[in-house]
Parts: sequence; C-alpha cells; structure tokens
Amino acid sequence: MFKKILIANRGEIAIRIARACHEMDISTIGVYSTVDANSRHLWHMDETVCIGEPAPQASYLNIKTIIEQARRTGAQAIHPGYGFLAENALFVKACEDAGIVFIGPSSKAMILVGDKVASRNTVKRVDVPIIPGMEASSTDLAAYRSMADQVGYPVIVKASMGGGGKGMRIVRSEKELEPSIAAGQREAQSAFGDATVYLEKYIQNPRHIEFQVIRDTHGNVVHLYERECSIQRRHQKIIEETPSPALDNVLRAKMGDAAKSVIKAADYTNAGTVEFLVDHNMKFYFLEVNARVQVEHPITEMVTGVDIVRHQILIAAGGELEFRQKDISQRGHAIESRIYAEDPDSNFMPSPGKILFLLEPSGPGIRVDSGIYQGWDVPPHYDPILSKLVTLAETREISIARMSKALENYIILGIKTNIGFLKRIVDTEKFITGEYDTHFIDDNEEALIPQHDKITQALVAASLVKTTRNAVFAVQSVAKSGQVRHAMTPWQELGHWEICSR
Ligand code: MV4
Repeated sequence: MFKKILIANRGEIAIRIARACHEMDISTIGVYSTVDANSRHLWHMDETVCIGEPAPQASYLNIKTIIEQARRTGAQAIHPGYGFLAENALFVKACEDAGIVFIGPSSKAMILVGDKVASRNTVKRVDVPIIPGMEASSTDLAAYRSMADQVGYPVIVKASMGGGGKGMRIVRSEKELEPSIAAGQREAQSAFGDATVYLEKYIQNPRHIEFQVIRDTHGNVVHLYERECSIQRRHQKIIEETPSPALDNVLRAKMGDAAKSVIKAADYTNAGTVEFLVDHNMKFYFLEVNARVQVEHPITEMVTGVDIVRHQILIAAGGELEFRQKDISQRGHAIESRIYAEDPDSNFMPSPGKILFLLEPSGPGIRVDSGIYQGWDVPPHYDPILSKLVTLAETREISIARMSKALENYIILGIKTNIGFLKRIVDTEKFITGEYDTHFIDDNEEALIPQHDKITQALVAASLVKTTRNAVFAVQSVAKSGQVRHAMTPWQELGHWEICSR
C-alpha cells in the first residue's frame, strides 16, 4: 500500500480523501493556492504545499507544479478528487510518465470515455442501448440532415469532447439545423479546444439516473446501484437520491448489468459512473461515463456501506475488491443536498465573503461533508460549493423529512447560500411523490423562487427587535395562518440583511 498520497484538490472533497488516507495509515500532502492558505482542507493534511496563485490555471490546474511537488515530497500517488485535473487525460499521462500512480483510470480509458462519439461506438458493441444518432462526427451538413430526418425532430447537437451541457443545441426543425451546428461547433471549440460535434435524437423530459461502478485490475467488477440525479439547474445537480423512486428491481438489475458492460468494454479500472437517460416509457439509454469520484458519491456509500474512496486507493495500489456483486445491496434511502455560496434571489450569483456564524446539523442519519469553518473567507476564485448535507433513513419519506429539518438547522450567516432554495425543493409535492424529471426546477419555478413575504419579514424584524419571543415562532405563526406556504427560520428566508457591529 502507498505510504504517501498527494491530494490535488481543495475544499470538502480534499478532506473526504484525507479521511480515507488516514484510516489506511497513509500520510497526506495537501496543496493550496495563495488565497487558500487559511482553508480548512489544510487542517486535515500531514504536510501542505503552496502550488501558486489563486487562478486555477496557476495552481490546481498546473500539471507541472503538482507533479514536481509530488516528486519532491515523496508521494507515490495522486488523488485528483473531482473537477480541476480529475478527468484530464494529459495529467493522467504525465503521472504515468513520472512514475506516480494516478488514482483513477488509465490514460487510455480516460481518453476513450472522454470522447463521446468513441464511447457511443464502444457501448454499442456490447449491446447497451444508445440514443439513436450519428456513429461518427461529420462536417457535412447533408449527414446531419439525413440523420435528423431518420430519427425525427427534435434532435440535439452535442460536442464530442463536451460535458456539462456546453456545445449542446436542441434543434426543433430543419431550418434551425445549420445555425445550431455552427453555434455548437463554435462553443465546443472555445470550451474544449475541439470543434467536433455530432447529432442525436432529443429525448424529451428524461430522468437522469447514473450507476456507480467499481472495477479492479484483476477483472472484478461490481456496481453499487444507482443515483437519481434529475434535480439539477443549468446542468448542475443540486439534490441526488438513492434508490431512484423511478426504478423497479427488474429495470434496476438490467441497468446495473449494462453499466458493468460499459466499464468492461472500455477496459476501465477504478471507480467510475455510467450515466443514463430514462425516457417516459422507462426505456434507458447510455449517456456518458464520468471518470472520477463524483460529488454525490456519499449517498451510495450511505446505502451500500462501501467506502468508495478507500476502494479507489486500494485498486490504484493493485489490490483486489473486497466484495463481490452478491455482497452488495441497498439498505435505506439517502439524499444529498449541495450547499452553495450563491444567491437564489440574484440568479444564483456566487456569494463569496466571510462566514460570521456557522452551525452545521448533526444527529442520527445525518452526514455533513463540509469544507468550511466559522471565520473563513470564502474566496471568489473557485466553484462555490461549501459542503454536502446527506441524510440516511429507513424509508424515503423519513429521509426527506430528515433532510427538510436538517436544512432548517443548517445556519450559515454572513454570506448568501442556497439552503432556503434546497428546503423548498424537498418540501415540494412533486419531489415528495417522486414524480420529477430533469425539468423539475424550470417547471416548478413559482414554488421554488423565494417568497420573501412582506408580512413575514416585518414580523420577523419586529420580533427580533421588540419582543422576547423568538423569531422562529413568529414566522411559524404566520405560516399556520395560511398567509405563506413555507415556514423557515429567518436565517434562511429573510431577504437582504447583514450583521453589523455597533
Ligand atoms: C440529452 C438530453 C436529451 N436527449 N441528450 C445534458 C448534459 C449532457 N451531459 C447531456 N445532457 C442531455 N443530453 C439527448 N439525446 C438531455 C440532456 C439534459 C440533461 C441530462 C442529464 C441531466 C440533466 C439534463 C438537463 C437538461 C438536458
């Protein structure tokens, strides 16, 4: 086993990885940019190294510096976390060339799954359903025309090297086709440095369901069941749950087998996620493979009891999986809410700044993977994820109730967060019944947009200043009178306010 691992990331995921290392008696090297010198992830590391200026390109994305520091400190392996260099095949290759183990798939598997056209063809060969569409990219308009006619409008133009919705264009009629291809190519070129696009049938109102798979270098492959990821906004997932309320056990088993076939066909090792779209007729289609530990991995850990990060390290060191498919089952129901420093009142603009007060929820069935502390200044340079709140309970209903209350009890003062928005989601009828798809946020905008009821605000303000009764009681009284739909603590729901010292 490795003695030392460099963790090439920051925030909650760097801490999550450090915990696994420490349990395995592996020392950790943390890295930071100059603006992260006081960041919490460094508290959890045995050694720390500054790798450059705040701009990601100058630090967390600097391949040369990170490999140099791994060499200098004697790290035998690098864990990339998610984001930054996690799915960069050039980085994987640079690690391989430097004789440092990259904790993830080989550069060869990484290149294959990073290319959507190539992975569609790989997947097709093992009889896993793919979305009807082109088998090769083309620069010839006629090829797009004939495929669009064959599968029928609407169609979608996608970037082959893309992900996260960039370079994607929905095309509803033939006259939109040529401009959409051009726009997709331009966007793909600027986002990924590669203008290659292709065309597929557009699946309307799908669910997004992914399977966690793990495969060792000895040929053992196991899936750890699914995560329902349809609650997303602008291609950013915000709430995930497992089991999916949409799957029955027959479909679940079919998709789990398909996911394993995909991973084997790509000769992919380590932890990976196979994404599927599921349409209204419960037909599923392969979408893409994510070659990293995912933000939402904890819900899988909660219901299966498998420590995914520990197994990533074990597999990278040449070890064998400690379990087989028959050993794995789902027990209970887990939900994750992603806590962001952003302002739902102002189009979800990032809201960096100082955390003046912090109280994180805890209790039975509550896990908080947090990267923050009271007094810390959230920098503006990175993804504004602060932490992840995960609940586990014996049933979905109880897990939702647990999440709703835990969100209410998650107090972050000094910066804006999406906590109130998350609570409104889990309190929404269509979420509670499980009848939602990838359009849920757009379809329920009315109910999800902050109420900031004037009366509530006035009452809260008045009670804060004038009475001995607490403000929570005041808000809840208004809610019971039927004047507002969702009662929240004033910390989550009050509009614009700040703490001042006088
Ligand atoms: C699609 C699709 C419908 N039909 N492909 C969005 C991100 C990218 N990785 C793939 N995406 C989609 N591809 C076809 N042929 C709908 C989406 C999509 C989506 C997928 C997963 C989760 C959320 C989504 C939100 C909007 C669109």
